[in-house]
Amino acid sequence: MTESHKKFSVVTIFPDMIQSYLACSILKRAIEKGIITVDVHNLRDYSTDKHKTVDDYPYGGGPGMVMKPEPFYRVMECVWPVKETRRVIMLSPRGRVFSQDVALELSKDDREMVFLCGRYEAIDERVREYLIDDEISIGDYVLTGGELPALVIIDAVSRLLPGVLGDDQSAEDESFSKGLLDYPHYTRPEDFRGMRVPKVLLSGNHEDIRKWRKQQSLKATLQKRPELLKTYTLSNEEIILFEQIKEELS
Ligand code: 9D3
Repeated sequence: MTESHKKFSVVTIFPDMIQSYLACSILKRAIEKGIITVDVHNLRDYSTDKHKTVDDYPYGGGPGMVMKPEPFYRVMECVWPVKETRRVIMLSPRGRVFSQDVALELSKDDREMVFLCGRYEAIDERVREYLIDDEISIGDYVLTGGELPALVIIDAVSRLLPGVLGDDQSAEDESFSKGLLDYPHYTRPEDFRGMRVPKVLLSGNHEDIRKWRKQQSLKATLQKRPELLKTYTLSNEEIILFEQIKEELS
């Protein structure tokens, strides 16, 4: 059994936002099991003035405030003085867009992962220039800060680490990163307010069930996310099932 441990750290002016999510559910379990560690550092603790200022007016004018460089440089120098053992990730709307592929890449990096969360309009450019190794956005919508994105990334990366999920859960991952949507799921009761579970799922015929699920996956993908099919290579069986679906829908 190979021992793997991943360390995440988050620098933020809202440490409670991070702590409250980590206190719940699967990530809490992963921390208790010793598979991951998440350290949270309050950026304000690294401010030098008596008012613990972390932001200031933008040079050149314009709306909003800019986060000062000094507290970020000080926290890096105090906590992670050695560049080689850390991967500093800035959460920013200007970053490369997060995806399952990026999650996989991060899960394979043995360095400690340090997330810098911004608030206000922006972070001083000199933080980006000298402190960071990577800049990531979680998608094209506007949030109020980098804390949720940091949690999204920690969540997605953690569940890829051995031991975080149960064995039965981990295997299915591949189908998503390979690009088909999930098939419909049902549990008891068989008849819920007149809505019945599809007969095939009650048949006990595993081959029929497998085919039905594959067909449902293809159908959902074609209807909701047709662009995923451009990069997905259909097997011979899938080609036949796919033809049937298109006929059905026409
Ligand atoms: C008008 C310019 N705005 C950029 C779209 C300014 C701005 C808005 C919101 C700057 C930062 C933010 C706060 N967002 C993040 O820090 C952030 C974010 C996001 O808003 N969406 C998706 N991913 C991310 S990662 C960090």
